[in-house]
Amino acid sequence: MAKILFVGDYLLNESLGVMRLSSYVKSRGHQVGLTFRSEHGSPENFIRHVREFNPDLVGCSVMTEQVEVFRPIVELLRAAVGVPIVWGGAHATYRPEHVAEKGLADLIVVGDGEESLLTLLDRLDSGGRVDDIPGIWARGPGGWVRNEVGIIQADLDRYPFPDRDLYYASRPVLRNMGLKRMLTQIGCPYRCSYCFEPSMFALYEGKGKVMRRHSVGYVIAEIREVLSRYPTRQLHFSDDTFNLNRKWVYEFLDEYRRNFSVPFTCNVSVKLLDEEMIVRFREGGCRGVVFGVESGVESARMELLNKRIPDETFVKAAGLLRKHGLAVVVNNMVCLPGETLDQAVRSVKFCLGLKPTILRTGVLKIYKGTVLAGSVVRDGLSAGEDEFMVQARDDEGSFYLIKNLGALSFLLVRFPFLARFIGGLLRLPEPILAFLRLLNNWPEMQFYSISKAQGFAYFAHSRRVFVRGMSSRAGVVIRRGLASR
Ligand code: B12
Ligand code: SF4
Repeated sequence: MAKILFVGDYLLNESLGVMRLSSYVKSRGHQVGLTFRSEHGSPENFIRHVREFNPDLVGCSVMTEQVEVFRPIVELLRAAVGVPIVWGGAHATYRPEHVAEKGLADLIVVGDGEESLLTLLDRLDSGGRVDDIPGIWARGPGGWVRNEVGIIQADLDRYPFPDRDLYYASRPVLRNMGLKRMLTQIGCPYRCSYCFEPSMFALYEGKGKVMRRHSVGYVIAEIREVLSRYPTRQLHFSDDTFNLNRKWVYEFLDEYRRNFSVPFTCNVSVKLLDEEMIVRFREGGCRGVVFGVESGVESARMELLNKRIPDETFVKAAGLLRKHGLAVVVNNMVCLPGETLDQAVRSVKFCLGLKPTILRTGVLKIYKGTVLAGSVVRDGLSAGEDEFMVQARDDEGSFYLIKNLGALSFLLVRFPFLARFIGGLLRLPEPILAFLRLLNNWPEMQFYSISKAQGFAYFAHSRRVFVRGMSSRAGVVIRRGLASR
């Protein structure tokens, strides 16, 4: 038996990836722990906890957005605990070169983690070599050994249900949250230029089918387990595109309706939504859907972002969803390369025209490694780049205003006539805009059936993330701790 301790900085959300890894390697006899830096006050207490657990391996599940918060944790662990550190997750998968070059890990798991991690733990247990495992990059004396990903596991049902207790057992704030997230499939067949999903196809070329889904029976059994064990008011299917494969969806909805009464929400593609499907969703227990418009300016959406869905498809789908009483959550992005204030306002107005229940307007992040990052640099639409992103060119110098559009969502959705005064609203003093940003969480709580008490508990628990953003760093505290050693 080997022991892995997953570490993080702060608790924002449970990771289905980590929960899946945990249940799988536990089922094969290994031991798993999970801890967050912020749960231990001082860096010393954190280190004490890690030492007491005495892991053979420390695991970090990292999105690009989180690299900055993991850096000081790695630094701290390196200085105080001599255990190999393995990185997995989106950043390791899409930018392993970056992780290797910056020396952020000793081992990097690229792509699906189940089989790679299991083999790694087996080898650590038996004292075998760890530099020839499919899907793992290993740092050795002669530099990095980059092993190709292994054959893709086609049958997702062979894996046990995610180990939710890993998070919930000692974190009531998550356990008691009325919303529980589920995942029924891996992969997305679309090719949006700003998204990483398409790169999975290149990574696994010749190694099997990227798009995989659990059987309906497996998902129903998993839901039954979740409902019987944890307080749940609503489920959300985090699949990139839940409504892919009409046959599977209809079979699932029939089973869901037969077995459960708890409502659910999911992410959908409007391309595949017609009235029949919407009615089936409604009857199946769906109370609302999330979809991406991404830009309300059709040409930018279709060409720059390669989201090949015309305006009329959104208009039609939103109308039908409303007609059948489903809540509609629209994701939109602004500060696109070269976008002017006028275009950004047009983009938001298009989304408002869909009469959404919630409008989420975020700033486009052009991650290095995406198709969009390449095209923006190639076409001279970049204003420079940093370690993680390419900056969009701000021709008009108005991004500082455009980015405030996100703060106005709550107001604009409720009082669409205010759209006439957007120019002035964007110039509201920052404290008011910050308050409006917080207000945006209110309809989100309603959409996800999160009670006021749960919302408040979660907010209190994760306030640093809400107030300072996701990249806020315990690192500052850690560095101070290191300096005083
Ligand atoms: C649900 C979700 C969220 C949730 C929960 C995230 C979470 N903790 O799981 C929330 C809403 C919080 C979220 C937020 C964000 N997300 Co998000 N999210 C997803 C989504 C849709 C599903 C994640 C998931 O469960 N995948 C399924 C599991 C099984 O896969 P997995 O997590 O990759 O894990 C597997 C492997 O990676 C590996 N693995 C994972 N961790 C580890 C650790 C170790 C040690 C090992 C060995 C292996 C390993 O093994 C797992 C099993 O095979 C993905 C898209 C996707 N399809 O993955 C985007 C995705 C991860 N998110 C993304 C982004 C950009 C964001 C945001 C930055 C969005 C934003 N602008 O605010 C924020 C950042 C949050 C933060 N903390 O900084 C990007 C990440 C790109 C990148 N390079 O990092 C993705 C890939 C979407 C995309 N296609 O571009 N997200
Ligand atoms: S539909 Fe969503 S998950 Fe799929 S490629 Fe586009 S942005 Fe990525």
